Amino acid sequence: MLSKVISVYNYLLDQSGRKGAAYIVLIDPDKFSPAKAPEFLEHSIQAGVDAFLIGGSLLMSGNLEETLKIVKTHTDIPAILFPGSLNQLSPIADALLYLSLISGRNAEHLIGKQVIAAPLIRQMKIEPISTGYMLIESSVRTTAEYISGSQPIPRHKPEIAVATALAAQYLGMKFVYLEAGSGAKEHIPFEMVQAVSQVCTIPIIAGGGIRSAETAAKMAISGAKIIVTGNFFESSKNWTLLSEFADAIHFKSSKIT
Ligand code: 1GP
Repeated sequence: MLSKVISVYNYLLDQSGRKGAAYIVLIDPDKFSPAKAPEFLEHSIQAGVDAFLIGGSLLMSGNLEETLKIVKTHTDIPAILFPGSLNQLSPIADALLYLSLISGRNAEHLIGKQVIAAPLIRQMKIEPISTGYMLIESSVRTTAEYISGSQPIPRHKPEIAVATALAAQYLGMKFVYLEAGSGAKEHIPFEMVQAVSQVCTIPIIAGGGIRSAETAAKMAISGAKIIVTGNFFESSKNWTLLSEFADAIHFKSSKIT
């Protein structure tokens, strides 16, 4: 549970430290049904989900503000923005992953958008959490790759991932996010997570294409400190599995509040 006196960043460190890894569920406003939301959020809270990420690479029809309001009405765990673009900022959010796409060489996504967003974030008083965002090749080209016009890191080149994550650490970023892309056919390789976690001291967020509790647990045991799932829980038939995922990720001790 989020106390007003600690930052969301510290809360995430605390949860992952005590539980082994923290579990974050991604909500894409395009796929969010306000009618089904209370049930979904109740399942998430009962399961012990630690926070929500809200956003997506492309916002087509979803209403970010409405999504945030519903999440904030029904839960008191952090709602963290995961902005795919500048129109995905809101003062209602508890924090924001302040992403720089460090796997790519597109200056707009490395620093351009961040410059435009910085005064807005200050005005809105949102807590920015500096995050080195690394797209990792999966078998199919993802929306994030296409929209950002950037090349992902080859999945069988852990040394490139290690060097990139280390650069993020030396630049003072707080997290590195190893991302296979939402709905990716192949999640990031466990060996890559292991390689990065053995060298880097900043926490790893792992996401994209995680569809089983076993995979989620292996990500955590490989060294990821935060595991993100999105797509899999967009289908209500899977909601009863949220507890299984949370327990697998919280491998040190489940159901701690
Ligand atoms: C995407 O890492 C997240 O940014 C979650 O991916 O939707 O494939 O679970 P999935």
